[in-house]
Amino acid sequence: MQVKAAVAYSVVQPLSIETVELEGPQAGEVLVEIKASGVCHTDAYTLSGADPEGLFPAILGHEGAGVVVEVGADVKSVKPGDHVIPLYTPECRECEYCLSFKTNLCQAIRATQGRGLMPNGTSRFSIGGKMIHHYMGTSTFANYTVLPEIAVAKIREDAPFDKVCYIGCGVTTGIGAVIYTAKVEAGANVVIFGLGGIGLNIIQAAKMVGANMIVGVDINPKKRALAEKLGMTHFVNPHEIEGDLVPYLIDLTKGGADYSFECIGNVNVMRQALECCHKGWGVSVIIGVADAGQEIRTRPFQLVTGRVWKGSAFGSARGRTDVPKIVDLYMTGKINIDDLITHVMPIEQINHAFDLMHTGESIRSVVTF
Ligand code: NAD
Ligand code: AHE
Ligand code: ZN
Repeated sequence: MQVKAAVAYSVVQPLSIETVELEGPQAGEVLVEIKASGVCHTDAYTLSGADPEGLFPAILGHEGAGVVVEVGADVKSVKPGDHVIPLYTPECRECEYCLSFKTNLCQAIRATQGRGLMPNGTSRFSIGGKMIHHYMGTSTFANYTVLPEIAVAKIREDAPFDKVCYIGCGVTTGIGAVIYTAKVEAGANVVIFGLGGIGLNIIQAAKMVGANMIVGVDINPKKRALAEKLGMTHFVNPHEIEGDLVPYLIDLTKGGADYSFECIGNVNVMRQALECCHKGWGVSVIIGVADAGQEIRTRPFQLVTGRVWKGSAFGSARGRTDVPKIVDLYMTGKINIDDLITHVMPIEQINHAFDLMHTGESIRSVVTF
């Protein structure tokens, strides 16, 4: 079939709206009509050329929501008409990783996903006979996409696509980092670095679990108002304080953060996030995706004296199991998504969504089809 997609032909180039050939679903796969897709910083990261796994030409996008329109042979868990959120972290419930219950990083299709291909090693997308790569196994910047059955979460049908698409990455990453990765407890002091589409979700989850101090750190003062609305108790602009940021935050939290979260992708900030943690028990969670070749550093003494450095992908959420629960949190008013989606536009204007992200004007832009 012919579909409409924003194609990334090469690094840095604006995306190009094209008519693309899409082959139907094979065994174990589903065809999904994408109704809306958020634009995440990770899409911009790959487009910038900083992603060692970046492949071109490709159809980017990994934060979508839509409807199943066709299923391939052997598909059992979803049917045409089901509303779904595509999962860049699938959940096969059979691999060693899924069965360990120690991680959400299902590895069933990770190798082909990283090569921009479906699990059988081919792409379903092409233009004029030339193959176009899938991206993160999802390619949601297209009005139709093909996904493995294990990479869709079935969700309730009353949830609006142009809001819950954000649960496909940013919301789940932020909420999950607090409740699944760090397991923040009531009364904890939390420091969040980067108050964008991820960091603001950390703030609202920290408030939801009853955190005490919720300190937000950002160099853009425009992020302050919404962060406060979502529960931030203290705002710190590193450019406006006297002295170094780490001792400032340790003083502010009276000993250091119980939990800190890096939601930027800056390795220098990752170090600050670890070192502002409380001696003996502070846990720092890396969420930001750093450019190819970047490395983190600290004195080992920071770890010897009890601070813990860990990372989180997709908020440690097991997609098919946990994403429907996050949709329920939204539909029952326990989390705010509406205020974080600052811009909605047709797919034809997707390059404007990237511009708004780069100038810091948007939190989340959503493109619709
Ligand atoms: P965003 O652009 O919306 O937000 C980034 C924020 O960081 C902005 O508010 C910006 O002003 C702030 N910032 C930039 N440099 C700063 C600095 N030196 N000090 C303080 N603040 C600074 O991005 P996003 O969509 O929220 O994504 C954040 C990061 O998380 C990206 O690296 C993205 O790739 C990554 N990410 C990771 C996962 C995961 O599963 N681990 C999921 C989604 C996104
Ligand atoms: N391709 C990059 C890695 C990018 C990365 O870390 N991606 C996150 C999701 S970001 C969503 O916005 C992730 O899930 N990582 C786990 C995984 O298996 O990719 C690189 O550096 O190679
Ligand atoms: Zn993302």
